[in-house]
Amino acid sequence: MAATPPTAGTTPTTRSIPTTVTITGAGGQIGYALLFRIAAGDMLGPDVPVRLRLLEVPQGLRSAEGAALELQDCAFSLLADVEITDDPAVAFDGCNLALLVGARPRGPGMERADLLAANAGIFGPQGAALGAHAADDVRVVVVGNPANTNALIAAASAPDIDPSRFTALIRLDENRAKGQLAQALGAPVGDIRNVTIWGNHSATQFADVAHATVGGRAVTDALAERLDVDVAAWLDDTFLPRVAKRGAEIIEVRGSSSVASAANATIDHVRDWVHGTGEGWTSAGLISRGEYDVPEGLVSSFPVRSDGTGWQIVEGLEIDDRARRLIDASVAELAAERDAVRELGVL
Ligand code: NAX
Repeated sequence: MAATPPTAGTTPTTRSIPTTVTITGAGGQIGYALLFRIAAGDMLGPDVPVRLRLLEVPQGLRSAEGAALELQDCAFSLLADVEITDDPAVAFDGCNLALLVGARPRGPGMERADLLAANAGIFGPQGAALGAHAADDVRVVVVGNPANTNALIAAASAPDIDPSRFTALIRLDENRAKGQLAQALGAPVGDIRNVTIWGNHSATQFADVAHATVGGRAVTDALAERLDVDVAAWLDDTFLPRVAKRGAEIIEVRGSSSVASAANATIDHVRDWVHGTGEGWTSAGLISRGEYDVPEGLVSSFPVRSDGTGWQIVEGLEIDDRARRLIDASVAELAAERDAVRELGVL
């Protein structure tokens, strides 16, 4: 691995050497929504200079170059440097934070196995390049779908990097769930804590409010008081599908996919990882060590806290029968994805 510049996370506000942030798929839509907020200091803080490395495939380089011109025109005082490349070895050289956004989308008629294979062809080599070139303290967030299994592939391809440094983005689902609850409760979204997303970033995800609070009160009690319907039925029939299918709703209404909210969730994920979660917990896709009976080795979403150095899974939460069934269903999908990737000989 390359020499280690000061870490993103340990003492970010006391450093003057820039943090190297690599964004793959930087010429795409989420890349465009991410770059300016990172350079403005929204992710690492207002005193942390950043060096951006933009990785694209050759046909995406022009778009990344255009974004770099605009970055220059923003005159961000925190932006030390921008480098654009189609070579992962260059992009990940000395990288402290890797945001793996670029992925192969599902094309018409594409089977799941084909999608997994195409993405294994991206995340395997990128994982290997991270292992060979990234800084010792690198932290990785996989955004590109299927995010959980892509994170698994990248981690497996970088055996010299501690697997806990690989994560999958699930924060968008959590933010969506909080937004729905805030609306249903007529409460400020900032008052809602401890919503957990379990499992896969897919339609099988389980947005769990059993431990969630609003202004310190149980969300389920507040919902029962506020809604004129059975809360359990509302959660199953309205809330869960609305959260799980929110991406499709955005596409239908907006005419294109959720980009700003995805970039915002990526920034939330990294900011909490690096600066700590404070009160309450959030959700992130992490490699299971068997917590909550999720089979070891799968990248599943869990309730997590960070003290700024790394994520810790919040353990000991009570899981009732309904939650168990929903977690198991999503985890079964993750296991099937892993098995399909194994059949390709990737893991
Ligand atoms: P775009 O198609 O706009 O951009 C993707 C970019 O990645 C393109 O510019 C492409 O040239 C580049 N790319 C492809 N292969 C690459 C490679 N091997 N190396 C470097 N760059 C490569 O998609 P966008 O809207 O930005 O979405 C990116 C990914 O995020 C998609 O996979 C999407 O499904 C996923 N999402 C994940 C979310 C999550 O919560 N985990 C939510 C939002 C989003 O749906």
